[in-house]
Amino acid sequence: MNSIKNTELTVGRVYECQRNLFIVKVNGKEIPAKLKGSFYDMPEGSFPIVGDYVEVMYNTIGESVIYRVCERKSVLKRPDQAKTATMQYMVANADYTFIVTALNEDYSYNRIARYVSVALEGDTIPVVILTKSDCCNNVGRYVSEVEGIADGIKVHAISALYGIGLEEVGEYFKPGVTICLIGSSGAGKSTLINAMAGEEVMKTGAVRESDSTGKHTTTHRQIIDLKCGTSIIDTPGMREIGMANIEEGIDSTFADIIELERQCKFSDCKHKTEPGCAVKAAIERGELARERLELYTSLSIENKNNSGKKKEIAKLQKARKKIVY
Ligand SMILES: Nc1nc2c(ncn2[C@@H]2O[C@H](COP(=O)(O)OP(=O)(O)O)[C@@H](O)[C@H]2O)c(=O)[nH]1
Ligand SMILES: [Mg+2]
Repeated sequence: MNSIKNTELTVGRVYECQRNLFIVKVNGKEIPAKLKGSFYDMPEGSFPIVGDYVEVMYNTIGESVIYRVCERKSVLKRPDQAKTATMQYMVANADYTFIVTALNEDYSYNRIARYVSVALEGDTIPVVILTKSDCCNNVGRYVSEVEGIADGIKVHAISALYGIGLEEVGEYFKPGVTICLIGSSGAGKSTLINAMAGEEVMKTGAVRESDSTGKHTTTHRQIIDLKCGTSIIDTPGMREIGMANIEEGIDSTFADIIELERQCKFSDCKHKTEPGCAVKAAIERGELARERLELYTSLSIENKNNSGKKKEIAKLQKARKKIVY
């Protein structure tokens, strides 16, 4: 231990993670911090992530030490690209997940549905932002299509360029609220945040995103505090999310279909040729869109293919909960 007597634990928030070095904001100040040694005996998933509230032992002359991760209100996760059977925890304590998609060739109904599932599974509220509405002459159609993904889902079509729809999106920007941004490069995330902030807080433009110096990938600052008191998390790693272990999210997204399935005559009904199929009957009555059933089926199959990993993941998560919380 350090000889300096810094005996008080203070709660701060993790603003950046770079391997074993963390930037924690404590009392309005960003300080470097490392992990208490015992973290290294825990499963890797126990490490703090961006957005976490942590207890730190503040050291005025050197690195402070993170002692504990506080209980998470929400966590966005994806399958680890490098290790099988492991979930990578990406962002903690986001209140809303803004799923940002441009109304041009970037638009993908399936991708939006996946992101919605990930957000719901992680206990954050999904908000779909369809950007560049000035580039699209069929905005209403897309809005209703996305609204059909899940009951009560929030969808906003905006043009940051022309100031369209910004007022309703502004409603989310309250003090103390954390918003996580997900969306392809060039979707208009930074432009939207700058419009909300009324100043340039994030770099914009496709050129920078794809420049050969790769500047954007070396920028580790991941939380931006706006003057209005809202915190923005723009994590490059969240742009591509895999599908494993999001069954819970799929279940909330397709609660209506699951309810119908319960009414099918056969418990293993595939909704194809079986008699007494409540799902098919709902399609015939025009109460359920065929595309929605197809999407539900394809997401479920994709997810089941990962089921071998699932037990392992559940075990890890259990172990992790025991130790950290
Ligand atoms: N036409 C139009 N272009 C936009 C709009 N919002 C952003 N853009 C442009 O899209 C490009 C990428 O925007 P940016 O905010 O950097 O995307 P990010 O990668 O998601 O952060 C920039 O050239 C923006 O000027 C919009 O509402 N309408
Ligand atoms: Mg950006």
